[in-house]
Amino acid sequence: MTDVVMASTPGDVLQVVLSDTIPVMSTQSSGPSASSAPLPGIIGVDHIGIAVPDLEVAISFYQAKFGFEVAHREVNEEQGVAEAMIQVGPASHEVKLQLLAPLTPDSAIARFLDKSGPGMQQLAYRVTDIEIACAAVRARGMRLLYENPRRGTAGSLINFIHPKDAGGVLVELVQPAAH
Ligand code: V0V
Repeated sequence: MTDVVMASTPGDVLQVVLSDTIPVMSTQSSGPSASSAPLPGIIGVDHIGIAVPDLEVAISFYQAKFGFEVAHREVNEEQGVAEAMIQVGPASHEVKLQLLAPLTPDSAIARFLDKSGPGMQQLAYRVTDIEIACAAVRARGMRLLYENPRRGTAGSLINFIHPKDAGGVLVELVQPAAH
């Protein structure tokens, strides 16, 4: 079970310890990887990814329980997923839910389902320039999963920050396709 400990030190440093294996996050603005400047190019949350065992069942669930409709669907063989982008609220609201179902038993989503079951698998930040954002991520000492960005939903470019370097969250960076 995960221990959550919040403690104030004499230097007013608030530490959140998520587990023994996850690095401590600190608001202290010193140390080799600390920075107070915004990560270049992040302009908001693009989507929240949810791992599901069966895409059709999940779509029906969100339609029946929340009244949410599918905004976009596609299969991404390279990522091993069948996915549906789900509109939340009016079309002007840009943050989507991304339902992710595995195509193969050895895909990232299948492994996540095996270990954790259905649920939130990733948080995706939208960036204006993924190369600049990735360079900044590396400069701040976080590991990216891919050397170069790969193809994501609807022609976007994506990369991921390892969850162990991002507070226990698999963080996706996504640069939408130019319209
Ligand atoms: C694994 N861990 C996670 C995690 N997946 N923690 C938080 N969130 C997740 N989603 C933890 C796991 O519990 C282990 O912790 C540790 O990280 C190492 O995991 P692992 O055993 O190496 O797990 P793997 O082999 O499943 O690999 C995990 C990674 C994999 C993140 C490397 O899922 C991956 O390559 N993901 C990126 C690609 C992806 O997710 N594609 C599907 C979405 P302990 O037990 O050691 O403490 S495709 C998509 O989003 C698209 C197309 C799009 O948006 O456009």
